[in-house]
Amino acid sequence: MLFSPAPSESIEEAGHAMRRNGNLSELIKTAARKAGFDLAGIAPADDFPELARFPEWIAKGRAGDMKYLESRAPSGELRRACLRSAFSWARSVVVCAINYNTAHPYSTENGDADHGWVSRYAWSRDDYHHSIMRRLGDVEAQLKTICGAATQTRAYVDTGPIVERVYARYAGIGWLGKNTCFINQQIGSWLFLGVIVTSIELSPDLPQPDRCGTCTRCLEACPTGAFPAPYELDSNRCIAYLTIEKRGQIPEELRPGMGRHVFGCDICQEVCPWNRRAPVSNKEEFEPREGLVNPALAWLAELSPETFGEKFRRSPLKRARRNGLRRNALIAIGNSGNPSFLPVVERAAQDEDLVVADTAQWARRRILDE
Ligand code: B12
Repeated sequence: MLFSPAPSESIEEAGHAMRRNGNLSELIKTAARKAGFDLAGIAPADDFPELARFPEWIAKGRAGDMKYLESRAPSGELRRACLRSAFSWARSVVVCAINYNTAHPYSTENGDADHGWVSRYAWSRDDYHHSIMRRLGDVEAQLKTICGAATQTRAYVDTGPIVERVYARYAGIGWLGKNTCFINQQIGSWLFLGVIVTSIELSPDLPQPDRCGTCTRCLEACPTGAFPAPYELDSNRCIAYLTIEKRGQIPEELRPGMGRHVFGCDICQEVCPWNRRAPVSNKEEFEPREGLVNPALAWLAELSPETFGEKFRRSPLKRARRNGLRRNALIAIGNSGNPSFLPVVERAAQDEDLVVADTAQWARRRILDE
């Protein structure tokens, strides 16, 4: 249903009236569901208490080398800690979420040591940034149709100066877990988020309570000890950061804990009781590309530029770059302790890429237990 103003009313007046009774928010949430999102809610564009933790997190070096998280407004404020420093006109944030879970085992359930593990979010046929952005575009267009073309909006999946999970919490669609993931009571945490920052003042939803209780499974399960405290992640120790974002060498002391994770990590979500009965997505697009659920480590360690280009076109895995994936595969190979990998390791040890070559030498030492 589309809202059309009465002939005597300007769009703005009608918008004010709708905002008062909350209908406008409902229309936007309906548009989000029509666009294929599983959850949608509205948060005010406020600086919530959780955001006060962001500068501290940056100051402690928890962001590792992700310098883009430190971008500052001309006032000197960290943009992500203060939404209005980035968008002075912002009044509300529409938060949409989509379930990306598929019916495949968890990494903690699958013990094939000759194969690597790619995290669930990265299996999809298309890069999720594109598919979610397309859907957000539909919602954004509806918002402008309903509220008028002059309405300011910015839609983001990941890349905007906004801590999406905090706004998701205040949009009333879930809470922030001790593993820092955003969790919904019915769906769990296999959710992608997308946000639309808007100049329209919409009636907001109420935040949901934290339902982690006394559970600490995620904190205990992390093999690299990436949680210095509940609700706080040290990226420098997080396997997702190490395998996706970190360039160059991965610190040796963290490599054994990486097991056979070659791109991202889901352990802190796999052990979460809220994901025990997580529903499977009805979207075909999240079904894995062939060979990605459990890629052969030898294949990945010897990935040619041509295969990388073909196999990972429009895939999130591209972010780690070819030699990054090879480095990760060599760590997993070292952790496998399997001597049948030695020929692969010997070839990689001669590689012109120094990080690949050094990692291969480490893998050789680990396999031979030297
Ligand atoms: C940088 C980044 C990363 C970094 C850092 C992760 C992190 N925890 O911040 C790395 C590379 C490690 C990463 C990993 C992953 N990421 Co990421 N990432 C982002 C990104 C781009 C920014 C996040 C950010 O600003 N972090 C800053 C820190 C400070 O925020 P935070 O850890 O969430 O902490 C907040 C709360 O915990 C709270 N808080 C702090 N202390 C306390 C204490 C109490 C008591 C309370 C109540 C709250 C609280 O305040 C903090 C905000 O200031 C977002 C997209 C976006 N623009 O938001 C995606 C995003 C968070 N990532 C996402 C995903 C899917 C992942 C992975 C699952 C991918 C994978 N499988 O490998 C993992 C999950 C790891 C994890 N446990 O977080 C999704 C999360 C969806 C969800 N359901 O939560 C997002 C939202 C992307 C998206 N658009 O869908 N990611």
